[in-house]
Amino acid sequence: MNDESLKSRFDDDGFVVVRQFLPQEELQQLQSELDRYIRDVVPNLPSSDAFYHDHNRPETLKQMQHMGNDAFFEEYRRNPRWVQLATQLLGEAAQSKGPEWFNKPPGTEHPTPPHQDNFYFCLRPPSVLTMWLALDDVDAENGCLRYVAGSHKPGIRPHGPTEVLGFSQGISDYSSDDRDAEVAVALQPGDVVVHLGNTVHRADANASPDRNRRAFAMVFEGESCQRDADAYARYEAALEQQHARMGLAGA
Ligand SMILES: O=C(O)CCC(=O)C(=O)O
Repeated sequence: MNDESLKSRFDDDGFVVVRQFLPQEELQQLQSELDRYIRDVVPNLPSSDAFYHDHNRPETLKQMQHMGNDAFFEEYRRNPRWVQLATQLLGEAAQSKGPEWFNKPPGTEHPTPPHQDNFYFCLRPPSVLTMWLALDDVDAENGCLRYVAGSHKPGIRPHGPTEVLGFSQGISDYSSDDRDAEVAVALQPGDVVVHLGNTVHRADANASPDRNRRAFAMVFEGESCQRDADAYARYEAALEQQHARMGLAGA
């Protein structure tokens, strides 16, 4: 796909896949830095920065955020390959606040509720995207992302609280029509799927017996974005309530 058709597909659908976005060598380096971070840094993080299904079982680590305190990941958000694609797709200069990591460890019941990222970010205009890089083979069995194509166009839908750590709010009127319109995106390690902040997406739980479903993601904000301070304060208050209900420290 050339640059123009990539952007026009992204503008129409609200998401686009770039196969083999990260060359093998860069993928290996990223994976080994993640292994180091999980081994050396995560055990000392507050529980609001590293989420587990079961805190007593390290293999159930399912999400990491605020990774910018680490020198490698602080620098990685400026990686030219990522910045260039984000800038091309948004059509303006863009910056990332820092990486995140997601897993659905096998044997855990952990669906991702349908949501729009910009319900959380509260950015106007919604010139913000997420680049989600597969670290494992990702497919329908182990909980790939599912998008509703074109769903970024009507704007933000109603959301309500969930009990899913890391996704505190989900779309409250998600319908069978939405489900019928879903596109399941299977990826191989090094492939990236990029979605707009207003694009509706979700994922099933990992139903495979033994495969992880790991991904490394970065959110990029276009330079035209401003945060709606009132909406963001409401979101943060709801998030704090969820963390308090779930007994998280440092929330
Ligand atoms: O990894 C997942 O299941 C969800 C990721 C997601 O919703 C996002 O990065 O916007």
